[in-house]
Amino acid sequence: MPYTYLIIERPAEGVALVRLNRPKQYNALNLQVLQELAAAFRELDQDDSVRAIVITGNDKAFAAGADIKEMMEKTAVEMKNAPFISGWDAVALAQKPVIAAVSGYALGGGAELAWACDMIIASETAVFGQPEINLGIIPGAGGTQRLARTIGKYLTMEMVLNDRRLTAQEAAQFGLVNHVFPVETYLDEAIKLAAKIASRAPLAVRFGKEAVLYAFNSTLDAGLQHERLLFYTLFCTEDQKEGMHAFVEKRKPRWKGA
Ligand code: DAK
Repeated sequence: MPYTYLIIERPAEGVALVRLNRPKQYNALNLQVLQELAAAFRELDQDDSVRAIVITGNDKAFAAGADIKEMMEKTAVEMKNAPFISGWDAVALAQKPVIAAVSGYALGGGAELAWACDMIIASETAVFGQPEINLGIIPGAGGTQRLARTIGKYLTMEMVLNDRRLTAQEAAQFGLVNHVFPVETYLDEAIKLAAKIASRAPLAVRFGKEAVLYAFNSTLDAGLQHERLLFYTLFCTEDQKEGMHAFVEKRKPRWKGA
């Protein structure tokens, strides 16, 4: 499907790269961008040749938030009824691993797009923030919840109530960012990480992601039960047999995703 505001590439085997492409507006997420994101992620998640997805913007901006000009005159009902949220949801609900490669501004809904991903690679120039308070609103695409669960109540409060911004280094220090690289290499590094994950046993990757995300929605007890079920289920797969035989035979495993 042709997109106006997204560029989809295949930079490495098993890897899809989704670039937000609305550079003059710092990749502000208008309804069309969000709907295109929803469509692209649904499609890539169904595509067996894709095993990991990288989402990025450009060096100056990952995304500066939802489009303020588009939202400013909307009523509550119009906001609720328009499918804005589908873009963030499609990223968060993808079964494949999703890596955000963030440079420059990741603000408001742009930061929330990164928080919805599974891993974040940042350039040294990345700035993360939830500045919605300056507009008389609060984060609405998961920012308060995902941040609080990751960095705790106190810093989240400062970010949400007082527009405290985080540099890439701070975000890494607080556990929000996996790695920080120079702006020249952060995207290549994100693609390399995605390619490495894409080369692994696909069902184990999928179940591993599911198990980790389950921790956000469950008690420890329920999470442990769920993890165990997924663990046992992997013993139904050919890849489990292949992985363990390959280890014993001192050779590289050949994954089938079956
Ligand atoms: N929306 C619309 N346009 C934006 C924008 C945004 N968020 N951010 C930047 N732009 C546009 C600017 O208007 C400007 O366009 P022109 O005026 O040239 O036409 C162009 O991008 C360049 O911006 P600046 O001239 O401001 O450039 P600077 O370098 O001076 O500043 C900046 C860059 C990123 C610091 C600044 O533009 C800025 O503060 N932007 C706004 C950041 C922000 O407040 N973001 C939060 C937006 S609210 C929902 C759930 C969640 C949300 C919505 C719905 N549902 C559940 C339905 C999320 C809400 C938000 O994200």
